[in-house]
Amino acid sequence: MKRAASSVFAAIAALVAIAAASGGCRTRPTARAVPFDSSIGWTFVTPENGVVDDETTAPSGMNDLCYAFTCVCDDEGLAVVVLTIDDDVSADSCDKDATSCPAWDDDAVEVFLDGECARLPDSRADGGVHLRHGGEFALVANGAANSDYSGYPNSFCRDEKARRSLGSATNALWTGEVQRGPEIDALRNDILASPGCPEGFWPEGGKATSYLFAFSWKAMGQTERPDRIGFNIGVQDDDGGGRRDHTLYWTGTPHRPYVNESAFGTLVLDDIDMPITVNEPMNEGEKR
Ligand SMILES: [Ca+2]
Ligand SMILES: [Ca+2]
Ligand SMILES: [Ca+2]
Repeated sequence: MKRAASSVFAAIAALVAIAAASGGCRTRPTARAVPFDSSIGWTFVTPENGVVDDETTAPSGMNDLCYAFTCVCDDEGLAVVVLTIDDDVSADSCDKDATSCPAWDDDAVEVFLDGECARLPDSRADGGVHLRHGGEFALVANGAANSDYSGYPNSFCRDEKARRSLGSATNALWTGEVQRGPEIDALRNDILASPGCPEGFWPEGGKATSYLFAFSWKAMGQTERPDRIGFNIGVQDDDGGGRRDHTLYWTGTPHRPYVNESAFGTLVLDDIDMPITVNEPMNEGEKR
């Protein structure tokens, strides 16, 4: 049965709050995306358990760089939330309005999608033909975006309507938002109480930034929700401006982790038929 149009971004807005009721931490390299109305858990990535890109140096500790992520999905697409802890927020290499920029030279989160689970050792081989099944999508700390190494370059959509109804009211492939401040900081105690949260994560006064991504399945070359996809996250850390200092992946190979899908994790996409609910009021006339 076809569900009513979803409201991916509205669900994301409620997502971080829902995460406070975390159902448990996932063990890498497999994560699970649950339907919007289920409780969700965080996966924690630290300099100890993550993979450092060998083009960069390792973070000096968790206050330098660590993060947690979680995912949810529905029939329209996938939402990913990444909460980073970084003592120096820098974004001087990308204009805040850019949708094509060197995200890797600023504080940024990159989400890697392999929509057909091909697990190629080089996702950009053969002219990048495989990238129609996803690729690399980045949000920068200042709100810039980049998808030039996906199958859909320069496709980030800032349109508010797209954010509220990704993949149905518009043809948007992906959208997102970066947030920091009191609303995010208010989650600290709940996240610290989440199962699997490592000691020292998010120290008092640590600077937290939330990166919210919403992807249509179309951004992975799919017409409907697949059973599972290849998946990875890389967080770029620029401290003090200029080029990046550290890059920390959830999983992967230290050498060229951004193209080696054979070492990606797996995102299992639960297929549970239940109504979608969100915790945010909808605009009048907007369908669920
Ligand atoms: Ca740092
Ligand atoms: Ca920079
Ligand atoms: Ca930084």
